[in-house]
Amino acid sequence: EKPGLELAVVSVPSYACQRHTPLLHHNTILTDALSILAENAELSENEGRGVAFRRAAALLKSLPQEVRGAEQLRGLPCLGEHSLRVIKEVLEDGVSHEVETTMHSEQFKAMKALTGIFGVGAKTADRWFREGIHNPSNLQRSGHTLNRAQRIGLKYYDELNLPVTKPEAVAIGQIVERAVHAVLPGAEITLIGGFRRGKQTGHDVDFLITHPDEGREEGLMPKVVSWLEAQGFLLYQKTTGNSYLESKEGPARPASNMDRFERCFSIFRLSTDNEGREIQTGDGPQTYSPTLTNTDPHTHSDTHPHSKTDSHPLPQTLVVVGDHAQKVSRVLGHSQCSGPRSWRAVRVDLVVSPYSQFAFALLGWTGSKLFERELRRWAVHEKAMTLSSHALYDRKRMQYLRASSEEEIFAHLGLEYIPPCDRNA
Ligand code: DGT
Ligand code: MG
Repeated sequence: EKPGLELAVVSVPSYACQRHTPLLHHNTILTDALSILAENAELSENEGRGVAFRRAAALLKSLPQEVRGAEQLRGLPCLGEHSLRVIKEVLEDGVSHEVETTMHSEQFKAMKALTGIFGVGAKTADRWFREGIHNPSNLQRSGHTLNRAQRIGLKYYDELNLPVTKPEAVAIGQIVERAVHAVLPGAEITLIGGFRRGKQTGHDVDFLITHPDEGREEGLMPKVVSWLEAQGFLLYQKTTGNSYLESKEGPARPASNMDRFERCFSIFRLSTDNEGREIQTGDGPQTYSPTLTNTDPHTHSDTHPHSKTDSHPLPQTLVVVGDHAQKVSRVLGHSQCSGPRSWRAVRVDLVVSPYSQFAFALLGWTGSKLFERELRRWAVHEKAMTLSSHALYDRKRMQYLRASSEEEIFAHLGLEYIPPCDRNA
């Protein structure tokens, strides 16, 4: 008899937003396999299939122990026929034939390589793949006309595909804070995205910016961007304006709850020193007093926008050594941009939110993507509410529900509060 047969007896709720999903879990062999299939479905623009694999993987991530046999999965939600088949194969043979075939397929490899270029989505990558373009070098030689984002993406391909580390994210945070405070003192900057969930690396760094005096944040992004540009911190930026308007009839387009804040997709130029250690020098400690909100995912107090009690000064100079520094310097040494240099390119996403929407923006931009999707699905199907990164609308009472913290939003939704570190669905 195999141990842990009682696993299936514990009841597991079916929405990921009802569960605690830590970053580290017991079933990575299974979730890695399912993630490959999810990614392949997404790259083939089969969203439904992708979500099904992501939901199955998220369920496994939330289990309190390792699954050793398929019989332990009986009665668990979110496991479709296809996912179950893959799980059984991995449990029995150690690998799934379908996953292996997918991973090594020319199409999957090419789609991954091409969508790995900043500014290239699945549609464009697919078109190029059909023309025989399978990687960045093929693209470079193809003579295709690229837009500005894609040209930058190609130029910094290797380093933009190197993970961004937590210390690098903190260093970027210091720069963002200097920029924001230079143009709007009193503004608050919060690290969001995967780093807020406790991830040690990310594909980018995400920040949410607000100001306690509603209205002061209006038009902030162009000013921040100008400051950053003047200081030479930006390699690329694309700013989009705020287009969110609350209406009495409820959200104008409930299906589209994305992209309506002032937002800036950018690529930062982050200094490293000659030995490949990363260093960010500022104007000096006398002119810069950091107040970056503490977003330690293991403390729950960081979720309140008004709370500054756990803020602490950040080090003025960051020195990062070891494995990552070596990787960075290797990539920089081999980069197509005129030899070794003392900075690296990092993707940074900036979002500005009015104070009254801050809690919704914080919840909406902390992720994970599946957790967000599940929150919105829960809201619609279980509560007849529409949740976005701007607001929560109660369709029965025909009114917006205000909230100044994530805890309040979970309460409005009738959900147990799940802290950021447990939203890694
Ligand atoms: P990473 O950067 O790969 O380590 O992982 P994340 O979780 O930081 O993912 P990222 O940076 O793509 O996005 C951060 C979160 O922000 C994500 O969980 C969902 C949310 N998000 C991303 N793009 C949009 C958007 O256009 N609109 C809204 N409302 N949310 C977005
Ligand atoms: Mg991110």
